[in-house]
Amino acid sequence: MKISKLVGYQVLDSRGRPTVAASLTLTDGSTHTARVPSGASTGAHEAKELRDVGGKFAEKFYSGLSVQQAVSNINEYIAPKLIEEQIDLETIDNQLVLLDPSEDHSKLGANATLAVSLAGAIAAAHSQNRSLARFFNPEGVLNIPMPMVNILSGGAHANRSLDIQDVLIIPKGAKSFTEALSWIVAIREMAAKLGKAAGHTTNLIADEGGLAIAFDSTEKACNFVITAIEKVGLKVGSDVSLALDIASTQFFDGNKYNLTNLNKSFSKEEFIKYINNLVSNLPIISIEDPFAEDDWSSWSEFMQISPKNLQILGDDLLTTNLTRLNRAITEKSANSILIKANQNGLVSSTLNVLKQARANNFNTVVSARSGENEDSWLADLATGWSAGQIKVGSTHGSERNSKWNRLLELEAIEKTKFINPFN
Ligand code: 2PG
Ligand code: MG
Repeated sequence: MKISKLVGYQVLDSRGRPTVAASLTLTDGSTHTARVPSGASTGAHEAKELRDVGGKFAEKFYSGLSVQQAVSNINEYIAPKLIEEQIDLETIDNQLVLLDPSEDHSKLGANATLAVSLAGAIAAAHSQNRSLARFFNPEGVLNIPMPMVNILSGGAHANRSLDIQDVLIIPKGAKSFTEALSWIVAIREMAAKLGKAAGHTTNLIADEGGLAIAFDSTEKACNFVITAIEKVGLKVGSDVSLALDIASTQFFDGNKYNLTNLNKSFSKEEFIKYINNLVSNLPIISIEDPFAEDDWSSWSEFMQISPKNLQILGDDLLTTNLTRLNRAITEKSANSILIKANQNGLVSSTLNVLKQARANNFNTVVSARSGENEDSWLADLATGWSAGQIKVGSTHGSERNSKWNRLLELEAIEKTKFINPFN
């Protein structure tokens, strides 16, 4: 089967900002569409999405956020090279690398390359009569990942109502994804109720559907979520544990870590101790970006003193980038990686990063972005790639629930196993 048509165009994401969509038509007449996500707490080492800041493509009413340059790159440069080609993910990704050999995909835009690469993967799966999950894992049992779900939002996703970006929960005692999700929904609803009862009248829904309830300290925020877990009748620790995304690059000034709500600044050494106290005194089993994206020494120092079995997760540090992952493996900077396709720019090289991480005993957490859309390919990638965990935000907003619902669908219709990396 061949590619007969490829069209890029601009659509909206869950924040109402423009993003890139690509629709790829095959010679059997079927059309396959992918839309790309976008971050807010974006790491400096991520692949570069193109935004029309000034220049001939800039659209007045989108304040520098339109993506017409990236769209034009699909239609002018990428489509002519792919039309008439056999549908094959490797062929597509190789062609994209030939057209833009830069490591960060800055010439075509990672939003252009990823949209085409994803639409190509979805179309290639169709050409084999398979779902995207089954395209990557055709035989046997499909592994459904453990969800890591946002309850409280802060940082760049919620107008800094917390110094850190997220307090999340991991339903590690659940026996199935279906059960896990029911616990999560109950805890989130309880947290909303408790928030109102405590006079947090705003209870704002943040970018990822989490609650933007303000707390001046991370301990208080964690204890609030612990109360919500207990109030629904679940056991903290054995049923449900906490995870934090510190997103510390956001408040590191190159020298000090500045927690504004706490009204305290920490040297690197002090911050390592502060983080270690948090994870030692609270039921936290995963900590993401505890240190800034280029503060490599704090990461490796923390790895040496942190509690055994703690998941130390690199997001801005690793940016789904093979070179940075290899450095982290050598320097023992982390033991887990967040996998975001749009940090990388291509489906096949994102998978290569995940494979390299797994080969080096890193936990793998496939993740959505704060700016999402209705697509559910993330659930298929996480499942088809047998990632241990998936992070999508909260259980509010259809751009989040489309992924959870796809996992529910897979659990209902396929032969599956629910993965528990914390056993
Ligand atoms: C993160 C992500 C998702 P963003 O930091 O892990 O929560 O946020 O997409 O804004 O980078
Ligand atoms: Mg993060």
